[in-house]
Amino acid sequence: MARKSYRGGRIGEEIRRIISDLLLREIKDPRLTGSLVSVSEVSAAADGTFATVYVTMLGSSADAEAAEEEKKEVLAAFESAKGLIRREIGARLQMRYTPELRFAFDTSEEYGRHIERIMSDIGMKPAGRNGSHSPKQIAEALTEAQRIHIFPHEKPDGDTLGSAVALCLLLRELGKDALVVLDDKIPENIAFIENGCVAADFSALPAPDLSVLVDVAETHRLGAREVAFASGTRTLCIDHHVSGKPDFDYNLTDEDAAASAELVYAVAEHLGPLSVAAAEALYVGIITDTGRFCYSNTTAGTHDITADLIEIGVEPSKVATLVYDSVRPEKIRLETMVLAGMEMFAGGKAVLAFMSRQMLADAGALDEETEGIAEKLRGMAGVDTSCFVRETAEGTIKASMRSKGLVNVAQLAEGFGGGGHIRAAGFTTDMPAAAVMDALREKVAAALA
Ligand SMILES: [Mn+2]
Repeated sequence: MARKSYRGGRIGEEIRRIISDLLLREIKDPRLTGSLVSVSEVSAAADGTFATVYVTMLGSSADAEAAEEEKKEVLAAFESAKGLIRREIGARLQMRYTPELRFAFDTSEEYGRHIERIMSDIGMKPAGRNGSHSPKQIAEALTEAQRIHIFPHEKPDGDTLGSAVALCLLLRELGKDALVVLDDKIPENIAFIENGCVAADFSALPAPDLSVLVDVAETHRLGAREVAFASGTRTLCIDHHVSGKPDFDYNLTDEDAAASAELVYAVAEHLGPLSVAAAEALYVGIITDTGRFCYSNTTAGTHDITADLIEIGVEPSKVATLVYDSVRPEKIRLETMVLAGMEMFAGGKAVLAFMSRQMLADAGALDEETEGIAEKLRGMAGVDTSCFVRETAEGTIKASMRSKGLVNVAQLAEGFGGGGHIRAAGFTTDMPAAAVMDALREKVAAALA
């Protein structure tokens, strides 16, 4: 295959070799050649935009302050050699875009481990790198454990389930006692990826060596499984959502990843080959979280990863048929009813639609089958912002807003106590539906004016 791949693991290793070679031959800076400076690992972002170069130095000063100074000098020297290094990477790997380089000291070396031990002894958690461990470190943590329980978030979607299952299958290949702990209903269209990984009854499970959280960083989103998660000797989190600093023993979080499945893929590169079933699970995670590669989170790296998954054996049309061409007639009926009542406003640049409990009951549809309606409304020509307001089973009002980019719907949602992304946000409120809709008409029209 002639395809140039710049997937995280492989390209990282190639960059590491090039820099090591340059340190030996081309780079003359005494700050880098005098001491025992080496590159231990290069972690390339899945989308190929940047790479973090982890540096180690042997024989630094015993005096902590002097050692810090030496480290600063080494990083400064790498910064000044950056132009040369990037030119070499571009020339040798023939990449269209040479990744931006960041240099950092490798905290995973003996020195780092020592510091981590001291910090954990005094009850502090090591921050990890940029708040996150590298995929390789995550792979090492998984390798060290034997009994591993993996926790997707409640109301599972393709990404959380696909990531969890792929990881579980991979770990079972390695002889681990791995399980996906999930007592929530799995949507029928993604149930085919489950592959015997899910344990719904977790009441009698032994405590694991490692509890793994996927596609979520808040344990309260585990519902009744929160205690089971906390029973793990150590904890690990793999997530791509924007949230506060995750507080686990190991964190692999990257807001720029299109799906948690991309992060699991990066870890898998250090754990062994993916089976077709595992690749299929990751593929489902990626297509569902990118809206079939249509959302703005989709990158060249996303396509590189899926290209590899297809090479492993995933059949895109087979998976698409299972995931998307299996809509229940009740959902279509519900959508028809909701869309029939849609109301355009702000000169056709915005649209509002409402669903009552009665409509849901008349259609015979399920609550989760309202998914996609807000996107469908936004999909109309001339529309920037869509608002889908519905009554919940709990008696509250839930609003989902989507925009093509003119209106920051996250900001609007925050005004109602909710949140989200610029183009997709929502909130739940105790306000009456009519008042919510009035407020939305006014705020959205003002934002579009
Ligand atoms: Mn996700």
